[in-house]
This record gives sequence, structure tokens and C-alpha cells, in this order.
Amino acid sequence: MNIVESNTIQKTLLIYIEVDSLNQKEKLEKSYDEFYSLAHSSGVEIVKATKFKQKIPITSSFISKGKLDQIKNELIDLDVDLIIINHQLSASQNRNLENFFAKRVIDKTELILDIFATRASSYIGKLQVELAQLNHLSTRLIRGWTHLERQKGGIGLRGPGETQLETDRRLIGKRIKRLNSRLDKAHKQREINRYSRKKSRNKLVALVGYTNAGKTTLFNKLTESMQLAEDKLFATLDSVTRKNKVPDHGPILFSDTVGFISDLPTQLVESFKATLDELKTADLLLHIVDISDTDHKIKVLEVNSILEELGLENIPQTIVNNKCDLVCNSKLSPMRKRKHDEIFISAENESEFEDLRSSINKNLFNGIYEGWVSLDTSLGNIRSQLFDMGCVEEEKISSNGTMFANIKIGNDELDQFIGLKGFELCHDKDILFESTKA
Ligand SMILES: Nc1nc2c(ncn2[C@@H]2O[C@H](COP(=O)(O)OP(=O)(O)OP(=O)(O)O)[C@@H](O)[C@H]2O)c(=O)[nH]1
Ligand SMILES: [Mg+2]
Repeated sequence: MNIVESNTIQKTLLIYIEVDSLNQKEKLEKSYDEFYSLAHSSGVEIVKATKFKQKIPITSSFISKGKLDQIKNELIDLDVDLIIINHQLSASQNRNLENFFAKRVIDKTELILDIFATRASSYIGKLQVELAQLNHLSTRLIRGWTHLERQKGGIGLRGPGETQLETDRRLIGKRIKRLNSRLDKAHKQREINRYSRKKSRNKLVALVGYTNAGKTTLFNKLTESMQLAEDKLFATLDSVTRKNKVPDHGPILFSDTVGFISDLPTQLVESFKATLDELKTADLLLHIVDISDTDHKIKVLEVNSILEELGLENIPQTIVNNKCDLVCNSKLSPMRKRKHDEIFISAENESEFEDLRSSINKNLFNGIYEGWVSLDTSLGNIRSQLFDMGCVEEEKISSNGTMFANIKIGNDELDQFIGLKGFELCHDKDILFESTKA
């Protein structure tokens, strides 16, 4: 069930707790802002946000007794039907808090799952989110989950001697199985598409990065697409792959993907693994970073650790620092000097795209060769191959049948022709035009 159902916007209290004992990892400076944005992105109405520190989480209710009483008092004057907490709660903590406040309580995992559920639009996306939700639910089963029961009419549902909990577990198990098999089928179809890509010459470049870094904005500019880019967390859920808008820059497919976030629920990573598995076939990852974000360094580490979890750490990666238009030059210049192997752009203004494109080409094709080559009459098959690859810009045939072609080709691809008898690079245009005159 989504937090925001069709007509009702839930009035919500946000509880943000900074727990000392959970802060061993480097912490986002703006972790509170991110939590607030997450809640905001889910569409709830935030009535109040309360923020406090605590030494350790309490086993039974996560929040300490004193604070619990204080919040309960505050709730008397507030019109609130939902409470969202910025941590992952255990099933019993969740249940105890709900009983104590007599309100629905959800944790950060459930919040993220919920946002995903409202955003998923493709068939595969929806299946993946439902699977993640069910996997999450199966670890809880505390609220008397009656959804499936109602769907099936509820009669004859329970097996002999089964408690309600067992029935629910069995139904969820069944549904998970069914979803898994549908997902399997859908992914097989995608594999076929992937195979045909492999056979073509197209290279795949995947845009990855923290949510809201500007992946979709860049993707739209590179491929002339109209995917939704918004100042909301998780605007993109479904991967989309499109061809490069500037074919001169090589046969490249770009893929826009779901953004990452710190503490991404494991159920989601699991469910999205198959979609993200496609990234394994990528030739290059563009790691998009919002350079105007004060937390960008930690976010880069977070993204890299999720990439590692997905087994993608060995794919070549280029860091693309985006939103440079929001950073003043005096800050940007030293950064550029320090990070000379990284790219600096503004996707919004399409500035410095040439740098980006040439870096991509360098990575994918070891740079591009642009120039003339000559082919002996015996190399008719190579000539057709070059045409098939779409590399030939211009062609001239000399009187003795030698073909001269002006080509644009990746150096790595060119390597396969170099050394063939009758295939030569023509560096000297004068000789070339002499021979065509003849
Ligand atoms: N000023 C500025 N804003 C940008 C730039 N690139 C993207 N944005 C804005 O940043 C916000 C997020 O952009 P998206 O392209 O949706 O980001 P994303 O990485 O695809 O986000 P998710 O799909 O949620 O992971 C939008 O409001 C964009 O307009 C940029 O270069 N400069
Ligand atoms: Mg996006």
C-alpha cells in the first residue's frame, strides 16, 4: 500500500534521529535535508519535522522513553496520521512504535520502497518494486496484511491448522514465486535485445550516480530524448537506452539508470539486480556527480560501494562533475586542476560537451582516427565493411581502381585493418589528390 493513495495526502510527522553509535561511517553533512527531500518526494504533507540526538538505539522501540513521551505529547496538538523515521526499524520496533503512538509508523526503507512504487511505470519496474515490497513485508508481517486475502475472497484460503500469519506467509511466498518467474521471462527478452546489440558495433555507455545528480538531464541532451528530469529524488526508475545524437562521435548507446542513495534498501538492490545487471555489459560508466552538492565526496564513495555490490567495479569509469554552472569559478578552477582526469560540465547548459565526448571516444575507441586511407582493388570486402560500419565520409576512386576513403573510425577498430596487404593510411593529401587526378 502506498503512503499517498489516490485521494488522500497523509499528514506526516518526520522524526530525524542522529544516533551516535550508528555514525561510524562518514556521514552526509546534509543527511537531514536528504531525509526531508525523500519524504517530500513521496508526496506526503509534512506537518512537522522533529530532530534530536540519541546515544544508542533502544532495542524495543528504537527511540528512548523520554523522547517517546515528549513526541506523544506534541502529537496531541497535531493533526498527523503518519510518522516517518530516518532509520531502519526492526519488525518489533515498528510494531511497538505503532502501538505506542496509535499511528502508522514507517521507516526509511519503507519510505524508499514507497517512492519507488509510485514512480515505477514499466512492466519490469513494477514487478521489481512489488517484489522488493513483498520481500520487505515477509520480514515483518505484523500489521495483519490482508491485501491478498481480499483479492481472493478470503474463503477457503487457510490451509488446515494454519494461523493467519502462516497463511499470509504462504500467500506472500506464492506471490514472490510468481513475480520471480514473470521477471525471469521479461529479462530473457531483454537478454535477446542485448545479444543483438553485442553483434552490432554499438558501444554501451551507462550513466550512473547518486539520485538527483543530473543523469537524466545529461542523457536527454546526449540522445535528444525527453525523459522526465526533476528536482526530486528517484525521478528515474526504469533504465532507458538510446542512441547518441551526434553520430560523428561514434556508434554509442547511452543508458540512463536509477539513481543510488546511501542506505539503499537491500531488498531494492536485490530486486533491481537483474535490471542493473545490464550495466555489466556496459563498455564505460559515466559516474555523474553533482559538484555543487557539499556532500558530493561522500556520495561518490556511496555510489562506488553500490557499484561494487553489483559487481560493476571493474568497468572503466569516468567521473563527470555536473552542475558546474552552480559553482563559482574561484572554487571550480582549483578542483579542475586537482582532478585533471575528470570531466567538468553543465548538463543544463550543455557546456563543455566536447570535452565529454572526446573523453568518451578516447575511452571507448582509444580515440578517433579521422583521415584518408587507400584500399587496393582486391579489398572490396573491406570497403563494404567500412561502409556497413558507417565510417566512410567520402570516397574517391583513382583511374587504376585504387579506392581512397575519408573515414572516421575508432583507433581500436582501425587496428583490425592495419597490416592488411593493400590497406594504407594516407597521410599526405597531395599524393592522394595526385592519384585521383590520374
Ligand atoms: N543548475 C543545474 N541544474 C541541473 C543540471 N543538471 C541537472 N540539473 C537539475 O537537477 C535536477 C535533477 O536532475 P535529473 O536529471 O532528474 O537527475 P537524475 O540524476 O536523473 O535524478 P534521479 O533520476 O532522481 O536519480 C533537475 O531539477 C535538473 O534540472 C545542471 O547542469 N545545472
Ligand atoms: Mg533520472
